[in-house]
Amino acid sequence: MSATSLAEKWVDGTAGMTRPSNVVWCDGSKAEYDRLIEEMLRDGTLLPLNARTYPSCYLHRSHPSDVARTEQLTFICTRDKQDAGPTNNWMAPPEAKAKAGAYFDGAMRGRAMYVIPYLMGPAGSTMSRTGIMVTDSAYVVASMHIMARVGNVAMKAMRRDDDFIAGVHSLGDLSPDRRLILHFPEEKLIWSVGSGYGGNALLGKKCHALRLGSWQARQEGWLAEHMLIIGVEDPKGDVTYLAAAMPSASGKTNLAMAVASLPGWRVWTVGDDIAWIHVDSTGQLRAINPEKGFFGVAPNTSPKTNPNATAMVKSNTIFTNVALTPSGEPWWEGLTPQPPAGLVDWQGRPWRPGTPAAHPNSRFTVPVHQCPSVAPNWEEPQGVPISGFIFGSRRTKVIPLVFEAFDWTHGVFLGSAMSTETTAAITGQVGVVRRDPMAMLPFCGYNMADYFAHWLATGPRASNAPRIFRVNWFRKGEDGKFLWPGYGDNVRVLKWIVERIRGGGRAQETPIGWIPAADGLDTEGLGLSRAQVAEALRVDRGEWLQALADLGDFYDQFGSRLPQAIAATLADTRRKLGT
Ligand code: GTP
Ligand code: SPV
Ligand code: MN
Repeated sequence: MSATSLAEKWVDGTAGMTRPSNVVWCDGSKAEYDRLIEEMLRDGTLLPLNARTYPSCYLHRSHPSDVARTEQLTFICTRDKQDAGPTNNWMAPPEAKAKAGAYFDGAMRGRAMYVIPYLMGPAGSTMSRTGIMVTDSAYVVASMHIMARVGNVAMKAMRRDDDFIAGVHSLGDLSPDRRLILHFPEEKLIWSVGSGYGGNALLGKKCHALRLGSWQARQEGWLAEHMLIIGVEDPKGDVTYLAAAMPSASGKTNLAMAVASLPGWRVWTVGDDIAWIHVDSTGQLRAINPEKGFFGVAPNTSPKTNPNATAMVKSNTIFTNVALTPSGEPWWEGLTPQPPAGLVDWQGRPWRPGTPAAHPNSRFTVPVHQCPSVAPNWEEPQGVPISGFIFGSRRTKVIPLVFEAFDWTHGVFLGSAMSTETTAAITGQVGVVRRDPMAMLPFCGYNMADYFAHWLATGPRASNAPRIFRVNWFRKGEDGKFLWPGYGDNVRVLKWIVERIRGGGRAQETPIGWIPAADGLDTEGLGLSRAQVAEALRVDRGEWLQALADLGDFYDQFGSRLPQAIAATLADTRRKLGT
């Protein structure tokens, strides 16, 4: 059999179902990207932006009902429902295929079907993985060009005839009533129909790298996580690598490219959304960023909050659902203090004050290498050595600015105990507190209880297990204002974390973990009073006991599948808080 025969057979079968007018195999070249852009400018899928101030940048306006991930339409389709677990939507594979099959049937008539071989991870890395997706959306192909390594590089990386995750994508009729995002981990297969939005449609990203990735990672003994990866450089030039999980639209991109407010400190960007982490032969945890681009949240990206991102989206960027200024520049809330006159909103209408100009989940798609803070070793095939994990979420109350787990098991418990306030990255109500273990609630492709067990088992396999920290930039005071300035000042928290990892960092023990001592955090020049810092770090026993009662209810749904160590750590924490 030739190297591509299985792939070709599968592509033929898929074309038989979707009936495109022609099939185009993508080579990943610049010429191909340019052709796609031309075509989309012609048919109005893309609008050109100001060629002088935003060269090779374009605006895409999506269907107004297709602006975020749709979790209620996302399913894990395993033979046994228990393997998807109680936190995932589940559908039996035959039923899923019958339902989506009807939407796919003839869906590409009159359109081209693009075949995109893609590689997740640096070329030459044993941690990288390959996929082949088909789509009838030129926007998806161009976005995949930016987000993944596409074309010949991927074909070359396939180790066997069947060494690919297969993905079928069609825009369908874009109706949420005929939209399904289906994962068949037992068949290494993804079916997505009815949406052109990022996480629903760029199948290498959440569908492959996280949902199917986490399934494979458990079988093969590694971790696929919703994490940024950074190198934190201290004034002596030593770099400590950290990986941080935070829910959607809750600070990963911003922390990944933070500009330190402390002299001599620097953050190097390796990744902003997904980390694949392996224990190497010496017992060191090493992480790669499987992606090659950023699909970042536009609103509130500004020279003040994220100067690196603001600079990197000035060329070769596709913007989706942002507003447009009369001079053809993109605009979103927070970019400048005042909206420019004559704005056109994300739906192409004259902007009316009091309505969103950019959609709250408007995004930019841009190559990683354009980031001014990109780490020189970000594509190193062996990845970067991870010394610490951070779990962060968006909580107005309860969760202190930063604290450290007592040990690996306690850290896994803290990750499993995360809850967060929902954001515009998912369709539904914004600001509702929900459980989001390890920021993986929407992305874990198997039973979450087994995922906790997999995490528990990974630490002991490391010769020097990373330290685990919990952070919350979003706690508010009684005046309703954030207690912590955030953004570049988050590097002050990173400094304490790095000090703790290196054996310093003043801390005090509390029932929930190690909190910075009164003089532990470097707050010089912030203008915060001691009382304000103490408030940001406060552990409220009453609030915590209440939160842990809710956590107990969450754990109960896993029944006997919940690891004993997680239940025991919860009981232990309650005991400590109660006395
Ligand atoms: P996904 O791409 O959806 O996975 O999101 P992400 O985790 O990368 O989120 P991102 O960094 O884009 O942040 C989303 C929102 O959180 C933006 O509106 C940011 O301005 C805001 N944000 C990020 N960091 C901070 C912070 O330190 N403090 C405050 N108050 N807001 C922040
Ligand atoms: C997220 O929602 O966590 C994102 C955007 O990073 S998407 O790619 O749509 O999942
Ligand atoms: Mn994400």
